Amino acid sequence: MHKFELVLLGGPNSGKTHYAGQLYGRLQQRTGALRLRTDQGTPPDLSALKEVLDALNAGHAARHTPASVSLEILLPLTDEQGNTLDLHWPDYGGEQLSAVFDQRGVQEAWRDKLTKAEGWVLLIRLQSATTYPDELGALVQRAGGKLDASISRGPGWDANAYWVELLQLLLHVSGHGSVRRITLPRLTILLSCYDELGPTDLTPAERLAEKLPLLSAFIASVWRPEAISVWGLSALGRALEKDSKDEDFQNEGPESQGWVISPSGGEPDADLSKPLAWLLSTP
Ligand SMILES: Nc1nc2c(ncn2[C@@H]2O[C@H](COP(=O)(O)OP(=O)(O)OP(=O)(O)O)[C@@H](O)[C@H]2O)c(=O)[nH]1
Ligand SMILES: [Mg+2]
Repeated sequence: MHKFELVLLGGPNSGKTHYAGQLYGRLQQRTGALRLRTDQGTPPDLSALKEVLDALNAGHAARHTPASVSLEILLPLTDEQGNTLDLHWPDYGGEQLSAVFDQRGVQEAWRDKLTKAEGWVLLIRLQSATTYPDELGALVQRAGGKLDASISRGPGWDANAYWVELLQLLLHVSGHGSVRRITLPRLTILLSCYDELGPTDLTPAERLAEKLPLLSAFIASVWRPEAISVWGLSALGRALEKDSKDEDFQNEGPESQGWVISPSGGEPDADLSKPLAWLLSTP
């Protein structure tokens, strides 16, 4: 039996909880690349995931995870070849990750997980990533000898700088460093709420490079290419609010909604377990 631990890195509102709930629905269906095993003695406690599915079945979004919550849900899985593994799926209030950045340090429990994990999953919601592309225009103008003083900068970090700095810190505290290109932990990047971005011919990795070029270049310089994959993820397929009463979710069930776009692009695929199957597969 292989025990697989992963670290999930996603800020507040990035889609962690809804992906976990929808993933659980798919795993239960047993039609995708990964399936839930039923041969267990004591069934694991999956109530947190059931709660999300209950909300979706009623046609509305689940609640925000309080900052103090840290869960680790055991998912007993099997793949298409019949290999069994126990996946430890974490969920937590996304403020915990912002705190790592703000305080420039991680708690022991996080450090331990980062060091041990065989896979890191990075959840980035491109639509709400703050960037300051107008700086480029300002630089061009400065080069021409003119400085436009009317350009004001918003508060906070550019998402490129934020993610690069955060990853450097996490790599450092977990002892991975960034001098030699690494293959472990394998890295899956999920561009969440992908439906918000509209249709495109670009692959998910190209979309990441378009919006966050510095982050994309940093990742390519730290990880070996075979150890990274970038997916588009729309766990819900659309926006849902706490007070929504979405009829498609109510009538057809949450399992009829949500999709991923594979690293090579192409059509949406309803099997939300595919990015994890990639992560768990032996290189
Ligand atoms: N458009 C769209 N919205 C989504 C999708 N998945 C989640 N959302 C919305 O995004 C918001 C945040 O999703 P959550 O899953 O709660 O995010 P989280 O990362 O768990 O956030 P915290 O619990 O605050 O850390 C919710 O209001 C969801 O309705 C999606 O696939 N598409
Ligand atoms: Mg949450």
